[in-house]
Amino acid sequence: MSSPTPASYDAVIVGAGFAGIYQLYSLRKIGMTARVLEAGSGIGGTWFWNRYPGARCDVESLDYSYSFDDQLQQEWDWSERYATQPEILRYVHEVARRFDLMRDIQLNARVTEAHFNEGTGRWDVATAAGDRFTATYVIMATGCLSIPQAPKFPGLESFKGRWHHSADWPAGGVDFKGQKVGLIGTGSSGVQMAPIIAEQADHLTVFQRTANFSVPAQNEPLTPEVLAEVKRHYGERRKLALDTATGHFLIANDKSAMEVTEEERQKEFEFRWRGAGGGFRMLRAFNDLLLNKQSNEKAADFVRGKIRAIVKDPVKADLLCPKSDLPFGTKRLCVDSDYYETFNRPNVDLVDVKADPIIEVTPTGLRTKSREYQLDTIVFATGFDAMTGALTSIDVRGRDGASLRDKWEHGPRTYLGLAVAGFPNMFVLAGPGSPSVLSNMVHSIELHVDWLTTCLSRLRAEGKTTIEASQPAEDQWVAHVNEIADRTLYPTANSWYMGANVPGKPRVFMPYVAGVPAYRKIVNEVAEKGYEGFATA
Ligand code: NA7
Repeated sequence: MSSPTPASYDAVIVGAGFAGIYQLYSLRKIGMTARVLEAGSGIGGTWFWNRYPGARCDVESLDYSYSFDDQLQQEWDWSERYATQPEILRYVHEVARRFDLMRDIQLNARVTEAHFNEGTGRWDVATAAGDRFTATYVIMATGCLSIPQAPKFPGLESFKGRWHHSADWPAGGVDFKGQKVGLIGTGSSGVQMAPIIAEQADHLTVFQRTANFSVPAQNEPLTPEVLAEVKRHYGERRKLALDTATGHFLIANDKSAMEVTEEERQKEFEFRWRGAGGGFRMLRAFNDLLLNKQSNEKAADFVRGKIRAIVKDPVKADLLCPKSDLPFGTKRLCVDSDYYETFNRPNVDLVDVKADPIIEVTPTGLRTKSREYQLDTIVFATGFDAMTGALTSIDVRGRDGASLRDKWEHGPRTYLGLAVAGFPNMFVLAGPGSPSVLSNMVHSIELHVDWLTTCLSRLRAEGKTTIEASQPAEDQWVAHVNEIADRTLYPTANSWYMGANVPGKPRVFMPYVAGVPAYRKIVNEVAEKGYEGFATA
């Protein structure tokens, strides 16, 4: 129902994922009024939409969870090392219930416009349904992977079977029994889905454009003993996480891969692959895997060796091995459960669509340059317009009606990844220019929300209502983010971190790569110096 006069709040928060929910909780604590506008018909953000089979977080559940409330972390029991999507969604619902958050969250409310009104000094926000709001602050908790890349294959409309995108999965699930399934895309989503679809379907054909590196999750149930032990020292675990580059409890090796013997190197890689518990630990096997090409190649060779040892068919194994133009870990590392093993199943095929490109979808399947594939269901795990898509899909206008879309035409520009010059009182949580997707998102979200809540509370105490990043501060920050990224191997890959997965998107490394502790130090110093780089009034 559209409201005749806009509802007025201290803050409008866009998005009810981990960031929006905690922001709402925090603003309430300081006595501010806020309305959360959520496009989905449920809360949870990423974890609401990405409900494809096998969807799981690639950060361990004991870390990928809020730390702000000790009772919550003591009372919630994660069942596995890496939580599944349904379990994370249950957790988000429990948080909303426990803190009575739903009454300030509006579902099915896709924000289409956010305009700074020079006359009132407030933000005017509108939803697709025509509801209007006005607020002093607008806080974008819009997530980094919220806008799926819609499949653009010619002929899709003629397809007589079913098709689904990983990020817009039917709530009731999909029954693959007796089906011939085609899976396009082998990033994290495709890699997580393939083993499950292969088990259920008659036949699975995986269409791979670029082989990416995947490491085993070594997922396992969290026993009551393990949970009790972690909970006894949860505070310490959270504190240790504060000092790690990624904001989660991962022990990093501080040696270079090139300063140890071949035997020590293999032992360390093996330990990370299996003994230490798998997953992102592999990226921390040595301190220079993402800095030094030679060190990186050692890790890449190790993983290629593993792929060849697991996959029995040497042709498939060769195809699955990432090529030397993709340094290890520069595209987001996939964390899997039995991905490579899946290709030993008799009902699973692998097609190299770089060599044999997809030409079109036909009524009965899919045609590549060389042949046709009969399919009942096509699954697109083709990724997202990451990091900027959710923001540029909203008509955001700052001072003088300037549009954020135009401002970011050549890549995102922020100060500290939190604010944008010319867009007063607008904040972005865990977005481009901050550690964001290179870190444990929940940790980075808590860092941003706490920083912002303190900031707004201080402004209010000083009788101020406006805060705006200065242009020089933003320019310096963007230069700094780029300079740090250029010291690493990250910009050499065609990854979604670089915007390289979206045709026409500017090639800019978007997250801040110096690590969470360095970032935290900077934002805290900015606050201590009275919000240096911001103008307040
Ligand atoms: P990703 O990681 O962006 O992966 C998308 C995959 O889809 C990747 O393998 C792409 O190949 C492939 N792709 C995209 N478009 C096409 C076309 N047109 N033809 C063939 N293949 C295509 O998205 P995910 O959803 O898997 O994961 C996103 C993040 O979610 C992940 O990193 C975790 O943080 C969680 P390409 O590599 O571009 O050649």
